[in-house]
Amino acid sequence: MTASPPTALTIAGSDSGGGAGIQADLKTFLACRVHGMSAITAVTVQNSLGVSDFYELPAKAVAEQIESVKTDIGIGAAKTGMLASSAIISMVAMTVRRLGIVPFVVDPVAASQHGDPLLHPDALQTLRNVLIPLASIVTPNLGEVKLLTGIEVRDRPGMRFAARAVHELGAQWVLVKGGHLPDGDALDVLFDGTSFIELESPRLDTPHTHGSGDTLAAAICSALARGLDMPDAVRFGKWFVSGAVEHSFPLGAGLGPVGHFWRVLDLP
Ligand code: PXL
Repeated sequence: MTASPPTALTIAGSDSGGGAGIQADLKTFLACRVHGMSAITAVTVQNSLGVSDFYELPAKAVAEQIESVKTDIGIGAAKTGMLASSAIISMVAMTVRRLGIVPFVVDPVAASQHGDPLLHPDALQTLRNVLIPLASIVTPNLGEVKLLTGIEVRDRPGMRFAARAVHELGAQWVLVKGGHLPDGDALDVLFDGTSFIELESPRLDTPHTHGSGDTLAAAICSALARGLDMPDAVRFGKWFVSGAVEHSFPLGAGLGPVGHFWRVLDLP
C-alpha cells in the first residue's frame, strides 16, 4: 500500500478527441501526481477539426457527481472548464458554496480554439454574478476578458487594467493570460487586488496548442491541492504547460493537442 495522494476534481466537459476538457485535466492531474476526479457537465462531439455538437447533462447530475466525491473521498482542490449553460453554472456555484469547496479554480471557458461556442451566450451573466465571486482564482485569456468586461486588451498596460476589472467581479486572484497579444513574449498578469506579478515565458510557435488553457488551470489546481500558495501554484502551472506546449504534436488534419506525457514516464 502507498500513502494516498492529494485529490483534485475537474468540473468540465468531455472532449472526444482527448486533447482538452476532462481528458486534458485528468492527464494533467496524473502528471502532477494528484488523484484526479471528474464531474462531467457536457459531452462534446469533437476531433482535431473542431466541435460539431455537444450534449449537456442535467444540472442535477453535475451537482450529484460533485457531492458524491466530496462526501466520501474529499476534494483537495477543484477547477471548472466548460460549463455549457446558465443552469449548470448556477448549480455548480450553489454546490461549491454549500459544500465549502476550496481552493476553487475557475477557467471561464467560452469557446474552443476553433471558435466553436462551448457556453450559451446567456450564461455569461451567471458566470460573472454567481461563479466568479466564489473563485480562489479565475484564469481568463484575452478573448474571455473581452466577454467578461468588454475590455479589449492590446498591450501590457492594458493587461493590468483588465486584471483590475476582472478582479472587481469578486475572485480572490486573477490570472490574465496574454498569450494572444500581438507583440513579443507571452505575458501573463497575476493580481490579488493589491499587487501585480508579471509572468513571462517565451512564445512558442506552434498551431498545436489544443487544451493548453485547460492544462494550465488543471496544473494550478494540482499545485493548490498539494498545498502551494497561489503565486507558486501559478508559477508551477506555467512551467508545466510550457513543457506540454513544447511537446505538443500534430493529430488528425487540424489542431493537435499539447503533450501531457512530457513529465510522465521515461520509456526506452
Ligand atoms: O480548451 C477549452 C475546452 C474546454 N473543454 C472542452 C473543450 C475545449 C476546447 O475545445 O472541447 C470540452
